[in-house]
Amino acid sequence: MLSSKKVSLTTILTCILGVTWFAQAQAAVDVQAVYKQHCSECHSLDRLGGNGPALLPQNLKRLRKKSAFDVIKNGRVASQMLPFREKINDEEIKALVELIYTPLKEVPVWGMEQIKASQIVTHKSGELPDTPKFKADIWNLFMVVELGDHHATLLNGDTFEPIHRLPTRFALHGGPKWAENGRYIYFASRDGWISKFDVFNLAYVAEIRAGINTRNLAVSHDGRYVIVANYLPHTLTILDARNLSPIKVLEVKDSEGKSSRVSAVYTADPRNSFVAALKDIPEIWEINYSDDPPPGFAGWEHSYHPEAGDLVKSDPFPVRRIELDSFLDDFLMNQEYTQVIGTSREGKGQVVDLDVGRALYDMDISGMPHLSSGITWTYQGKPVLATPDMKHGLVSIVDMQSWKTIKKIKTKGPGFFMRSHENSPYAWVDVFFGPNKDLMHVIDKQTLEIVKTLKPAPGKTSAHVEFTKDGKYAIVSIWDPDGAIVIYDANTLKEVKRLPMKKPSGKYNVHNKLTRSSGTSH
Ligand code: DHE
Repeated sequence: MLSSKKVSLTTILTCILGVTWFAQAQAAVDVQAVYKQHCSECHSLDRLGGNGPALLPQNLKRLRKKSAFDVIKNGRVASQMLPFREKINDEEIKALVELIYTPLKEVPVWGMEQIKASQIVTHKSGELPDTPKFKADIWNLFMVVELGDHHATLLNGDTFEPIHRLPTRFALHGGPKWAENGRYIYFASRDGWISKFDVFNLAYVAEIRAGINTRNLAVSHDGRYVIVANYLPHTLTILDARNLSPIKVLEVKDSEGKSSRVSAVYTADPRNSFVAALKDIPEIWEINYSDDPPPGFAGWEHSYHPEAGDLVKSDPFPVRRIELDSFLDDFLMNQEYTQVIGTSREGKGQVVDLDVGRALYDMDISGMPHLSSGITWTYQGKPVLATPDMKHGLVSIVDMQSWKTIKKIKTKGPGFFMRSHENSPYAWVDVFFGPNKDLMHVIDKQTLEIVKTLKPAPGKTSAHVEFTKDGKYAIVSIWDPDGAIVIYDANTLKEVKRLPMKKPSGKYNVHNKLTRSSGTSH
């Protein structure tokens, strides 16, 4: 009893001191000027986010003020947030923390009306020819995103010659998604712009701003719908894939009305569903996009309608909500699309069975695995999952039956992306963070040993690999303003060709993405 009183007194004192500590900071500092100079480039002047996330109390619910102070001062692992300790003093950081936890006078509304008003249609559906303007095997095309000057390059995967270079919206994030056998590709930018590019005609056909701060997009396997996962507002936006007209804005809320950012959304082809994980509510949402959702599914329906109230049975895109014990920040699905394998940033791993509708297993995995970059293959007759770790120099190999980590492969530093191909004996993983960022490990999928470590461009980050359609070549990005893509023979591991590019990030092969290869993200 006595000790609990002591604890509560201490807690109260800490809170009072903490509040005073932060509140005092604001008075002396011209915080708006500090914000403008150091933060606005990535987070935008109005704090609505751009390259970096929106800095609003709604978006920072899971970050304490003291942690925010630490992030500004020392940077954040696994993100582009740099340390500012050399540029901003402690008083200024305190004032910045106070600022970003202050709600905007007016929270911008980004609903159906605003989304619709942002739509730009340059070519109506069916207007452009159905034959490509160039000669190439469409199934072996790559789209290479160049973050350096916000462009993308369409690359011939047989000759490794660029076909076309196109401007993109500012700061694309997540994989662009191919559709309709490589005819179209959809891009998402961090500030919510979705762009549809007609690859055959080398022209954008439509664009729309589906959110203010967006995570990623997914395209239904039948090519009819695009769904966009947003951090701000807390919504999932469903678009007609033909011209990106908005069809539905799903407000992401739990049964008590608490809203949440969306971690990511993917397509689960055999289920005719999109699957989304939420960042602030421990739930997974499965959104059915078939014209006739299965009867069992309809019973789960909880579509939220601001005007009509919830639970509208004949509603398109019914939502099935699966409640979990903890949040999912990062996830992938198994090849059969029956399980969601996810972790929170704190590292709690869980395996959710989508048919049963609940988490069935805890995954024994430590560190900060990057599951959206995880890949799977068969090892000693069993499926295994391999994932890099964004905090530690290791790759975890997890048995997908027992969900135990069977090996931790020591690497030269924390990694971000991991890739392989059904026809390749190797899995490639980068060392994205730390002094060895210019290394790329090649792992033998059957011995689980690193067999070679490449250094494609000494001193420059080498990251993200994608294979050609047949798995014979692997392409590495030199993630630098003065960068390149380097093409390797995937068996001899010898360099074949190098093309200069401006900070190339991800590369996306039509075949590997559309056949949902187990060696790449979907
Ligand atoms: Fe990404 C994909 C989350 C930071 C480059 N990243 C993804 C996906 C998720 C994700 C959920 C899968 C979506 C998809 O492909 O549809 N990324 C996160 C984060 O939570 C994190 C750590 C923090 C954040 O600020 O969002 C983060 N990501 C980054 C970066 O800092 C990177 C390196 C540079 C950038 O562009 O912002 C980066 N992420 C990428 C890339 C992909 C990606 C290139 C697509 C990989 C692929 O092959 O599909």
